[in-house]
Amino acid sequence: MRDTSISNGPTGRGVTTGPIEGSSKVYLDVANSSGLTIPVRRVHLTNGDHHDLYDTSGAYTDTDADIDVTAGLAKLRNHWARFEPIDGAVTQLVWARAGIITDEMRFCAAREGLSPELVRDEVAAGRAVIPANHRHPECEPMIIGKRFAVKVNANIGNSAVTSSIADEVDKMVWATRWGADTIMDLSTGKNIHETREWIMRNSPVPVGTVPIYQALEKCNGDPAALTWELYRDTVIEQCEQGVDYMTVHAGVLLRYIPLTAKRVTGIVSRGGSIMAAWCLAHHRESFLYTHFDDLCQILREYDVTFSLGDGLRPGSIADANDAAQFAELRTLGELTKIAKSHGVQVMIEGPGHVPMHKIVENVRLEEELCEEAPFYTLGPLATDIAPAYDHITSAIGAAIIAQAGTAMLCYVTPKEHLGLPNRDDVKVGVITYKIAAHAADLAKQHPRAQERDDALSKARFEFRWRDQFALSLDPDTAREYHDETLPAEPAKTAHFCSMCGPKFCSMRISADVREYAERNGLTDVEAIEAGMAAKSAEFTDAGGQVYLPVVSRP
Ligand code: IRN
Ligand code: FE2
Repeated sequence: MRDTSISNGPTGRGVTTGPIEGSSKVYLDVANSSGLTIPVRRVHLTNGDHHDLYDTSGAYTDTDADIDVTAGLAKLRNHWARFEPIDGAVTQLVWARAGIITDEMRFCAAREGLSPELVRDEVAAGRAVIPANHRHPECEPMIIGKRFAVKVNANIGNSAVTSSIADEVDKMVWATRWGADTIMDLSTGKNIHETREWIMRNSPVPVGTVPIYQALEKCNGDPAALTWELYRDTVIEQCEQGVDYMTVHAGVLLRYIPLTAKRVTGIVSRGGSIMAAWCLAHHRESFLYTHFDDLCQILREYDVTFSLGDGLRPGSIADANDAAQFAELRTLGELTKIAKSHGVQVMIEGPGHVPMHKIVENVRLEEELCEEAPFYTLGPLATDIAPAYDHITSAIGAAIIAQAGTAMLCYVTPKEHLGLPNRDDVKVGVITYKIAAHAADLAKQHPRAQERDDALSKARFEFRWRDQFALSLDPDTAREYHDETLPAEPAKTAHFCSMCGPKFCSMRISADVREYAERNGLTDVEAIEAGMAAKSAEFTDAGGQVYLPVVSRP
């Protein structure tokens, strides 16, 4: 692992840079474009081949990366083609509908290995979104939709009690290094604006926020004191900074709140509970709902994407798929149509805590009610009984919901329900979710997914340990675990590991069978039979003893 300190960062703390072990950053030309290039992580294999992987890490993993976080990343998209507004909107949605293929679409298509026309068609239909605020030119665009690779979001952000700006910038770099496709800044403590500015200027991936958090901070934490005007100004402030997508809990209606009264865990969404408190305090309909058209008018000027919040998502297995949750989903469907009529891109947030047999129903209903707008889910956790392991309880649900059609997964870290995640938790959360997302990509047969599995399996079978590490989601940990028992250099090409030892390695035995077959002109089956006979003779010759005396290993 290479940790390069950047002395002039926000507080002089380091930001992790340099390539991931066994690979280097390469930029590939995009066909039929005016000079666009896409980033890939090129894994250099010891057999001379190379394997290119989707890369989310930005310039931080460039060879000899030396990022001055005070200057921010290069403003990549400032040089890209710009198109005229359509009916007052400057969004990927209106351009896609007009048949235009933007540079953002071309870029996303090349990253996925798919055609720009498919990207345009999916965006035009509202089945995919490209969150890319014009004021976030540092962003390398990506696409969220069920026809594309399943994406992962990592939440970062300080709270009133812990963590600093430098920590949050560092977490953003760290999360994208391990594959986070977007990050959300959920800061609620001090310096929200400043923290976000640092993150925006240094983030190579789209950044999402929940503006109601900052609005609440502006009225000292009293939800009843919130007003549409204060909220609107906060949204504009964040649009100006370049936020790419915003969670808006506009589906929490006054009349739905009683539906949560008998729940085991009530309302668990922060934004949802803030809006419920406001509605009850004023006994009026949510201003997010009554001013939704006004909000659309703002977002379409920047191309900020809606992430319609699930303020009434279930917070426990007992509450899954209940009346409150689905009532809100119905309203999100209504709001989806309004957003699209204004030319605003939209995705839909989903649960929460859901047992496995109730998961697919969520996707089916979301697609039906929200015109297949991309679904973006938090897990869901498949059981409530494992605090400290909720990255796992939720990755189980995430894999199932992603296979069923969810386009982006919001990670859950081991600290969920317990505390603010630190750097290590962020990495574990991202890697865990990359597993869920990739498992779904395989099941959905994304054209690129299996190539990586095949390359890794081949490396494993051929005892190319270094290649096995380099192709993995977390090369550092894979190598570390291997080195724990066999640290010596020759072990990197040895035909066994310490799990089974040299004599019991199934991979080595089957390689031997193949070699034997080749040498003796036999098929694998004949070779196994011949080998069996030889082994049986060896066993009898050795005295027929089942338990042999212990022999010391090298
Ligand atoms: C994703 C799907 N459902 C919820 N999320 C995320 O949860 C959302 O995008 C945000 O990052 C986080 C907090 O949302 P609440 O608790 O304010 O709803
Ligand atoms: Fe929870």
